[in-house]
Amino acid sequence: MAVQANIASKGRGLTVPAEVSMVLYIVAALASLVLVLMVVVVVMFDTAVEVCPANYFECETSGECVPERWICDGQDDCGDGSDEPPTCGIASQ
Ligand SMILES: [Ca+2]
Repeated sequence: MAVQANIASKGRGLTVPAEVSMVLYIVAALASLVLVLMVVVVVMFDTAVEVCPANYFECETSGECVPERWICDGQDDCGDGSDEPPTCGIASQ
């Protein structure tokens, strides 16, 4: 049986025992599954973190959601000043 497998694979210039091929196949299949799961988790995580409810503003640094009425109210609610941009003064004048 092993001799037949070696003869059959000689044409490809590579001799790989059937057991190794099966292990490689399983590893590749598991790696693909893990990759898909990681993509799903990343997409879900991003959605949960980055999307603020309606009428809320997303702070640039923290990703925190603050009410839109806190924008340009004179207080740094985000902590990075992203809710108090320089355009606040321009818009109100
Ligand atoms: Ca503010």
